[in-house]
Amino acid sequence: MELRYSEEVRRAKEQGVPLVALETSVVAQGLPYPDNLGAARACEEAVRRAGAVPAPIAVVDGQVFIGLEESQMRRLAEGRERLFKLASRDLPVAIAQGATGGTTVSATCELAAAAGIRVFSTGGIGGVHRGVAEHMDISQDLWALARFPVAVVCAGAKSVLDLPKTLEALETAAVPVIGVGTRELPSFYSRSSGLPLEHQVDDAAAAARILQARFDTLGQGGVLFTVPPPEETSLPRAEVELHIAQAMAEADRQGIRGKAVTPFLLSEMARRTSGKTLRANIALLTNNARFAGQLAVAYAQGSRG
Ligand code: PSU
Ligand code: MN
Repeated sequence: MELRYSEEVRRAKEQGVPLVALETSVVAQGLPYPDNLGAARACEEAVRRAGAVPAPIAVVDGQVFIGLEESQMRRLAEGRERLFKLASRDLPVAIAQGATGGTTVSATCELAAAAGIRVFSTGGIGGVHRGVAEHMDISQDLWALARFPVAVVCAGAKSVLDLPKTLEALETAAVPVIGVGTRELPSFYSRSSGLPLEHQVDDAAAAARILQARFDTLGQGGVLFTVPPPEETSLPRAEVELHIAQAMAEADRQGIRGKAVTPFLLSEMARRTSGKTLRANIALLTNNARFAGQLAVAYAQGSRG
């Protein structure tokens, strides 16, 4: 596949500066304008400050871009045209039909791997949805994590999911789940979930050693790093649970299904908490991008030395 690179990413590749992939479904579908544009810029800046170069990934007019120029990011943020939510399975159709859209975690993992990028930062991954026995809604993100050799940095799975089942599905898919400075799975808006993790690292250097083992020694797929969201903007679990129950009931009433569920629930949550979840979301995105930048730098150093 012919990949297109932004000017900044092309230069980074030439000079061997480590790259961090960023997803853009969070821009095109996950956050409202103009917060989405602000969040994207803050993430890019956080990656740069850590010494790496940000590579937001998207499909623009049927072309895969690794790194976006400002005008392209603005197009995804403003949403004046039809913007697709592109998961892995949507990519061939979007490319063939000249579509434009933001890439979810699954599509971003796939395209990052195609571009040789080993570290990717997002907010929260998709997973097993609540009520799975009825609708079988399980995100492609889990499939992509198993398949592509990319480290995904997140604040856990989105709290609207069934977190215990999501962890079980990750185990079945043989995806290592590592807490960063914690032995408990964070739950996106909250620092806790009540779910213990088996593995913990305390810094980027220790995380990078796991990537060396997984990618370079074993030649396997992804690794999930879960970073607790920043204390100041995180929300208590009980408060989040209350709003999730109401948001899910509303989704049901309105007959929202399939890929529309996640964007709907995120915006419903923001409305119901008068923006508190929105602020938490932006803060954790930036926080994850910072750790991902450090991880990319540490992994590159380890590979050289
Ligand atoms: N995390 C966020 N905001 C988002 C998403 C994750 O903070 O908008 C997006 C990601 O792109 C993720 C997708 O891959 O939601 C999952 O959607 P689904 O549940 O339909 O697989
Ligand atoms: Mn789904």
